[in-house]
Amino acid sequence: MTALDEIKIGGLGASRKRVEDNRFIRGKGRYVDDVVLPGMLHMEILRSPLAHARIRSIDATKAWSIPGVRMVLTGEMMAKRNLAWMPTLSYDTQAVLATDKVRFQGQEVACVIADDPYIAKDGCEAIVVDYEPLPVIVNPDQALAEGAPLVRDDKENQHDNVVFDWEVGDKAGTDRAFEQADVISKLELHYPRSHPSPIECCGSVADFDRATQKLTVYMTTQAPHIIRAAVALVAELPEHMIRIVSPDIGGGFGNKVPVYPGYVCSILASILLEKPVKWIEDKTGNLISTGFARDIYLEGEMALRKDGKILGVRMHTTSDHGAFFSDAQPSKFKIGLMHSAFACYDIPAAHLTARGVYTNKAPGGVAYRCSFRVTEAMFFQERMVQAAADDLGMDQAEFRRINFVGDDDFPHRTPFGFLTDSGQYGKCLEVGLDAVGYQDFLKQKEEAKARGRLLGIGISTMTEPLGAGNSREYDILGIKMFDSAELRVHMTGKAILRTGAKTQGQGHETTWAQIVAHELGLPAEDVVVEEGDTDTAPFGMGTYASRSTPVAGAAVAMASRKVRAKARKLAAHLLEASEEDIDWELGRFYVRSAPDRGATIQECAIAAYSNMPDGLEPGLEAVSYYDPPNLTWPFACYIATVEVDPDTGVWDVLNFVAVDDCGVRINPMIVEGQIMGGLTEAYAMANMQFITFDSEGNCVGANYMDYLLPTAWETPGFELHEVVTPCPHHPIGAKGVGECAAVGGPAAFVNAVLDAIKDTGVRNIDMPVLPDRVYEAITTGRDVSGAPPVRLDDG
Ligand code: MCN
Ligand code: CUN
Repeated sequence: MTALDEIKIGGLGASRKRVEDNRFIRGKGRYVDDVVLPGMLHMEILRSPLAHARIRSIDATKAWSIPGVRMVLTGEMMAKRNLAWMPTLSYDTQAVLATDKVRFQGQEVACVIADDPYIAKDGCEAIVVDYEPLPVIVNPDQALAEGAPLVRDDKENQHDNVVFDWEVGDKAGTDRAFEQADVISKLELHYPRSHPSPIECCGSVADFDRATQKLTVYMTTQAPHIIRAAVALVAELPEHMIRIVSPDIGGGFGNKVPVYPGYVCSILASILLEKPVKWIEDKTGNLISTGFARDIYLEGEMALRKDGKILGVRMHTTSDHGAFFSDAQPSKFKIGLMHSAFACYDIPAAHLTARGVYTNKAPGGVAYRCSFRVTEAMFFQERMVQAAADDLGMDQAEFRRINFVGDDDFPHRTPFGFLTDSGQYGKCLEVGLDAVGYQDFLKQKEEAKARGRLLGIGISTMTEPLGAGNSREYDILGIKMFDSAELRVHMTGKAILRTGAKTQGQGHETTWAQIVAHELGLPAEDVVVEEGDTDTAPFGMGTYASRSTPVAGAAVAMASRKVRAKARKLAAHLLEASEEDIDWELGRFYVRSAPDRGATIQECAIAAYSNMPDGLEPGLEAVSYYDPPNLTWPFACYIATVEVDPDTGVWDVLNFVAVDDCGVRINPMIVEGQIMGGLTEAYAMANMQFITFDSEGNCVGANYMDYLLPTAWETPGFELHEVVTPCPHHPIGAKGVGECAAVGGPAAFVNAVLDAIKDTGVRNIDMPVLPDRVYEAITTGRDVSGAPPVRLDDG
């Protein structure tokens, strides 16, 4: 036999270096801001300084008169074209440019289009807006209070600040579970607003060509095809005359999923001026107006039996969506996949109620490394599990062991109705406990305590749903969630692969070629991968929710298999054998009875263009649309040990161990990079990222002096381990992984700090767990809330 060595050709399991880095490390990436078109104009956005105000008037006369200013767009002009408001990706509406009122600080009020960005900025400064300030709402209590001002008085039939009420689970069964409980454990917390803040902000270059009637938009979108559909609807242009190109993206992390007013305004400006118009958001604009995440209040209780068995869970969430409900999320689930909470535990009954509210804050919700709210779900779950173990006086590892779904119990129906696919939860936990030296640490902790030192250990174990959809349950605005791949093998056996996903740093150009190598035996370096151009890529829903490997990645395998099926016919022809007598080994077909007689995949490729059998279409290419049977369910176990300084509240990470099971790993090095990156973000959320609002709705944290990005200096080291449970329904057994560490990581850090100060009786400190909050908790013995409004006068 002469099968190829899969690792050598860069197939599954090869830690192939990232091919995209060839251009990135040379500074040769091509981002939206690198797009320069002849005659291109520049757009700047004037944003509201106030969080809530009526607009009495907008006077743009001065701005129009500045030399080099070509146009000033206002809400009134947009309204004339029926574009002042746009639909959001969750059946709400959002102001493109404000007409009646501004509803959050940073809201888009006007746009100036000019010869260069500096003139455009001057133009914005020359616009005079007369605002009448209105009372401001910055949290759900204020939003739901009697007599609260109505945030969305633009909407007919909206008489309060409630966006939605939703519930899921078995109320009666859960009530019964609580009646039988020996112990009931409760927890309440706020998962603060956070911001993905990718290095590259949002932006677009819109280019409408009057002669061809074609609109081309280069933009920072994680989902180009959804944007094309949205533009077709909003701008009433025919879909085939719209081309969305998402070039290199300097990090997305969810920030680049929604449709933003800046995109819409640059498109309209280009249509009106018949010139290309570029909009590049600045850092503060990005931090105050786009892509917020979380901001959710979670409360829950757990019904427990004395021996540690969880009998039932009640949960209630109140999510602050800001002024517009604009998250992209599956339409069937009002609060995303929050109800994936507790999926790794065998819990007989659970009930969740969820309420969303409008406030005078930037629209927010789903973004930042989270599969539709699972970050909040898993954080709450793991904080709750630690609190429950403590309330029972039980070891937290043992408590998890007792309640985990067993290896043989799959598929498992979770208490909220999901079907998990596979896992080895107990094994992952044991690998993690061993690596961290659990029993030893518990001893050390006791010894340290005797000397007045505070050590703590925090565990976070979770499975999360990655890979929406299947189309039965998942759609965005009615567009079903599936994904696609198109593989074209050229005459010489080199190939181009396109998918409906869009990489933003995840390495698709590297890993998708590895799937082709695995399926066809074409060396990965012979396969070029292209994503993000709606004129060439097959239709897909884009990259977020770690859905690319589960869905587009599966489509890559399926398209490759279609190509292989056709290549088999070509091989039979070349080998003068019947197709049934042909076998496959990596890279080569051969005659079963005479294995030396074979044809390589490259020989089949040539034959497809030069020597095809009668009746067979020429060419060697295939498209696959993949509608997954289920989500994929990776598992992670993260364990942190910390030391808290009782005199300052400062805490240091002593050790961090991660055990990830994302099924078969396509590229182990890339997977480790994803986990390292996610843990770094988890650490940042737990420890330092502070973006919030004062009572007037001013965004606190609108720059990198206040909103901290973790660097290598403050980030602790992470020790990574792996367990592999192949996904039973994915063609190559892979599960998603892109968000696991950011989802599961935060609870490990926070649990560790709370474990260290357990003797104070404090049950919760909201993130970020800043030293002053820890100090306050230690000195007062009370929980510390981080909910807005914050006071600024005490520094
Ligand atoms: N992979 C693998 N084996 C697996 C699973 C994944 O080799 N079993 C590889 C994939 O082939 C891919 C990468 O790991 O190259 C991530 O795959 P996947 O888990 O499918 O996630 P997506 O590609 O869909 O990426 C989305 C996810 C999300 S939702 C956010 S947010 C996030 C994240 O990825 N944003 C990122 N990681 C990011 N990493 C970078 N550098 N930049 C971002 O913006
Ligand atoms: Cu929610 S952030 Mo990622 O799904 O793009």
